[in-house]
Amino acid sequence: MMNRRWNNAGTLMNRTTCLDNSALPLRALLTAAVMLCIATLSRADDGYRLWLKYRPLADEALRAQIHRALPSIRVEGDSETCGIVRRELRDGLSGLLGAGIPVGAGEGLPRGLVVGTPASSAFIRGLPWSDRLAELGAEGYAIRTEASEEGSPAVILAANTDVGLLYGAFHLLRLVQTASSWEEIDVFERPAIRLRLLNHWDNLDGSIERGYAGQSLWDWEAPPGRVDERVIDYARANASIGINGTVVNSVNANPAILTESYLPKVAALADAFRPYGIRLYLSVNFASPIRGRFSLERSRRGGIGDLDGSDPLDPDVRAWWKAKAEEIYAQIPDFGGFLVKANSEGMPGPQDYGRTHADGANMLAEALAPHGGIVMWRAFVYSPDAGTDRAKQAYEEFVPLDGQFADNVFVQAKNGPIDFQPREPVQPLFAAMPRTPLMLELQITQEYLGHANHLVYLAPMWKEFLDTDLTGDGGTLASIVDGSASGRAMTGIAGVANTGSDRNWCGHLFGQANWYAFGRLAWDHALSPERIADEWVGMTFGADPLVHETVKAMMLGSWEACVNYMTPLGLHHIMQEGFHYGPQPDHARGRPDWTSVYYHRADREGLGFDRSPSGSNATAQYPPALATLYADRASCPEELLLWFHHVPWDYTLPSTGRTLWEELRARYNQGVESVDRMHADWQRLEDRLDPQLFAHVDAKLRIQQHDARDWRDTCLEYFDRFRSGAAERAFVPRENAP
Ligand code: GCW
Repeated sequence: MMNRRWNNAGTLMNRTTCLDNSALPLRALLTAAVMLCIATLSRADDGYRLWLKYRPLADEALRAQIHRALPSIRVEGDSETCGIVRRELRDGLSGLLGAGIPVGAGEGLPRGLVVGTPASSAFIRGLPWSDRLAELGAEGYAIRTEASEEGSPAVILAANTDVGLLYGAFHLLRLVQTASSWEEIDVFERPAIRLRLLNHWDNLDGSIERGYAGQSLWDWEAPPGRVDERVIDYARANASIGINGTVVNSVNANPAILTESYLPKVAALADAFRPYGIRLYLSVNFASPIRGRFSLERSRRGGIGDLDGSDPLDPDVRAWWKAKAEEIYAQIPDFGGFLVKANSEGMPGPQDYGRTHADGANMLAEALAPHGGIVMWRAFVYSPDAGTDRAKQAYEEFVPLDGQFADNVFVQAKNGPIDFQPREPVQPLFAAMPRTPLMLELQITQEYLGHANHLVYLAPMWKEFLDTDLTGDGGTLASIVDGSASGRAMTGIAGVANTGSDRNWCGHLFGQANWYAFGRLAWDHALSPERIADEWVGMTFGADPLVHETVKAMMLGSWEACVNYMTPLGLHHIMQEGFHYGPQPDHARGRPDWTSVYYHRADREGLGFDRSPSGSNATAQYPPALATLYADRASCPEELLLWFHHVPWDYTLPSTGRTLWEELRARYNQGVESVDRMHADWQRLEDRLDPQLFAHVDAKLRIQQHDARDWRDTCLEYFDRFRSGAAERAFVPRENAP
């Protein structure tokens, strides 16, 4: 993009050289205009630099004050990671403070920032508080200002490992980026959750399932050993928010990823990620050992091996996976492990052989265990033949297997029981498998939330899940996921990535906020959405208070706005078939649990899915406190009313005194009004924002305004047919319906 602009500018300059001398003032004027244009363009913000822009702080006095505290940097340690720490701190501080910050080694520099581990630095070993470092584990860090005695360092960054230093360096840079004053720093931090992973749904042909920001970042055509610069930038961005693992291919896994042609390429990626503290994982296809029945085109069935089947209890199959694991570890010694989608949405799995999910997971676990690898076995399973409410199926299939999984297996479950809807209740399985490490899967990419067109800040939604008290006595989802409820150390969280080859990474500038928020919450789920927004806005937009407050307010209201204009009051899964964008409440054809009518069940009497004891009784899957709360229409939170109940049109909602129909209309209208307000607020910032960035978001908000109206008008018009009696019933239950 930049090149094109530079070429344009070049063309203009060529023209000016054709002017004769009499046109000198005009030429000077044109040259000045061109220079200005080039300067503006080179400053234009295309979003590539994410939250790591490192532009000079606007407040000069503050800049000078921080400069006095951090006049120099000394990073002790020779590893590649230490080299990254050194560069990041030098570039970051020099940029932010508008002055070259010298980097020294050894005892060279008198005052400033000293960075090191007890292993690399005698100075760190000798600190009076060095024994506290033990609390920080392998990834934590301490950052402390020291009394300013002449000759002593002003700020110390210490950790037990080089990767801990890297996380600490980004923390320190964040403090400078978002500083409004510079005071004493006393930070001791370690992550709440051990594995903090991105899950990429990237296909080997470069497309991304549910990706809305261009093509895959991995260029599988490139020979092994050549890794795009952008992959390094990706790793760096992840390290800056504490992400320590990435699954590079889609859970609808093509078995080819495990072939000799791909593994060296995978190893090259792993090499690029390693210095940034990121381990590489692969999604694998359960049918991989089967004799060549796959095609390179997004194959889901068939394999790359020489066996007739992939029965997990077959010794040949087990041997195949062991050999494959050895082959992988020979090339990637710190390979993280496998993510598996099995017997779900057409993917092969152990049930094809009459075996259980535990049989399948344990076979892979056995192959990985000698190398320290793990299995993440997904609980996202449902079948139209199960004869029960889709919302109940993951629980029904997995809870009986609690205690049967090998030690290095996680069961990975989505936050809600259906599928990343704008609003869902929590997945009850999390409270019912105390003997199994449970990994939480969130979706950063906005499959059901307006793709890369809608501004929807997801931190408030994720927080609502994490803070849900599942057990009724403080057993929040967060406490289950971070292991504090069980004392378990094997803990993990995954986010389905929203990154792609688009110049700004996420398609929508504000999609970056969700990538950022996922990393920050995975590191520390106690952070509030407000605080995370403060950080991201400060780092992305600079220090202008009006911009800050306006943008933050837009973000914080955006999820509720989206729920209101798409699926208020607990409605769900009424999006366009397959595409999952835009409304299609009348979608009624094909597999029932993929239609809309299955979920909203509009009829002459009312609206909503009865999951109470009089209906599918999904409420009974929750621990008693939540089960009671949800089962009774009167106590069920209004946000989830139509998720759990079929409610008459004239039912009066206690909170507002409005009937269901009136409330539905009110909420849809509120959703539209909120988006209108977001757009008006954004427009007021025009003069204060980078023009390219302003125009980008402005265009997206216009789409969102259009779509919000489409949602409201389509859904209200459709539901009114039932309310008014023009239509009788949207859903004709089949034999397999609950
Ligand atoms: O949300 C659904 C998506 C599928 C996805 C599946 C899953 C990767 O529509 O595209 O497949 O979930 O999570 O496995």
